[in-house]
Amino acid sequence: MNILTTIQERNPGEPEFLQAVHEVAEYIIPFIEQNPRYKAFKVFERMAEPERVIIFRVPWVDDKGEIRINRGYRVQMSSVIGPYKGGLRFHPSVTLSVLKFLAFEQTYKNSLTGLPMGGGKGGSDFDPKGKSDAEVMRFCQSFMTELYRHIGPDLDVPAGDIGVGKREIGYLFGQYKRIKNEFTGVLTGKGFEWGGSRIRPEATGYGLIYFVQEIFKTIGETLEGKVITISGSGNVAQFAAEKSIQCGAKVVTMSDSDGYIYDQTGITAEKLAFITELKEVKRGRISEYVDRYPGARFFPGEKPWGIPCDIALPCATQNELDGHDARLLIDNGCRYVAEGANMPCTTEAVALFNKERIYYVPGKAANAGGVAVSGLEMTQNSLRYAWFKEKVDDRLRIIIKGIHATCVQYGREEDGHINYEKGANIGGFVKVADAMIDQGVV
Ligand code: NDP
Ligand code: 2IT
Repeated sequence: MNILTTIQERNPGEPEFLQAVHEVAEYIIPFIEQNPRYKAFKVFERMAEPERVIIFRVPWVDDKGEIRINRGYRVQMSSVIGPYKGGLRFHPSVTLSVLKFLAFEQTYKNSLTGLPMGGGKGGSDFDPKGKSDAEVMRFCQSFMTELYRHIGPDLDVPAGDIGVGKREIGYLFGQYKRIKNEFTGVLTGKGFEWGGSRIRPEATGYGLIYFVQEIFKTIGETLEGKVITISGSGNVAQFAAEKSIQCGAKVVTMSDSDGYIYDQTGITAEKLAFITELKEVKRGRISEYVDRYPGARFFPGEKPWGIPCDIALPCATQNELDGHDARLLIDNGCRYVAEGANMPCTTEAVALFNKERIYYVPGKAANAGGVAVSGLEMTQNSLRYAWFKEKVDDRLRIIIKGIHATCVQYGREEDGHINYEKGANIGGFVKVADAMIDQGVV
């Protein structure tokens, strides 16, 4: 039976997971046909089946004394090139399908970084929005009270993702340390004072812009004066905006799940500091930006893809940019799309970008800077040492340069165009596949 049919039948009701597998298979299946040893060892079939999935109850008590129950997960997808590594997502939309797609993508992404990290992802359908710090802490403690037995610095090292930032990592780490009675690098994204790496908060957003700069180097362009639309206003979006502004580009939009703001004059460093304070300290809504900067406009319930731009950076969530949005972007002159989020572009949008020869970079390459610096945090924890920020930033740039080179190596089309999707998928696959063959049928 056809590989994809088998995977589809084995995973009914998991649309996001199947979407991620199909998008990768489009390039990997022809590659496997040309390299039969991968076929004989059934590497792709094995990659599409998690090594282990843990699902657990997370009971906690809210501020009113009422008992609440959430569901916790950890998908341990692949440990063939290193310990499972990937974030935790706390959001009401979290399902097994979402976490399996994220863990599947993570395996390729981590491979592309060149660091020894396998792939995993976890989280819960818990919604931190509107909860007090004490409620978030009690939830995190309950979550870790089960998760701790399945993770470890040489086994599985979680980190942040949507709804999980420095505050949540702190509560999770505190509980792990208390239960295990040991101080180890079991989570990344920790506070700098207690084992975190410099540049980890910035890494995903900065890495995204470093990747765009690598593309520009190949075509003799620069970011100076380019108009950029960004979605999201969380960790990735904030630091993508910061680095874009530093490079002389003009960022005109940011968003959250309520809608987007459009600031035609450009979001400056000062305005961005307002957004960071709004999101990280006040935990407010992006719409409040227009109260502070009345020259800007807020579009409730809408996405920013109708605004003319040179570069679009979707940095919120999966499937937030569809075929219609892709058409709008292209018709308005956008030539570059780099995914800060994981799988933010639908299959239709990606097909359109490729057909129209847009420079489209999938998340597994474009947003790998975050997990790369997590890998560097693991290294520093093992050394019991902390590098200066310049050193970490340099390493991040080198790693992104390497990922770009891998994409070029595997993604060059006959007419010279670089298909970054093809390059990232095949480049990520080869290392994992070869390691799987070396290690036998496991
Ligand atoms: P945050 O929680 O910090 O921010 C998420 C942002 O996206 C918020 O503005 C949020 O708005 C918005 N958002 C989330 N879900 C939805 C939704 N369903 N519809 C509309 N808007 C939504 O998360 P991150 O910035 O860390 O993550 C953003 C993306 O980047 C995710 O896809 C994540 O997987 C990916 N990523 C993150 C990395 C990291 O290091 N953090 C590394 C690599 C990729 P609201 O507040 O209204 O929910
Ligand atoms: O999607 C991702 O790469 C992340 N959320 C970061 C994972 C990590 O381990 O730093």
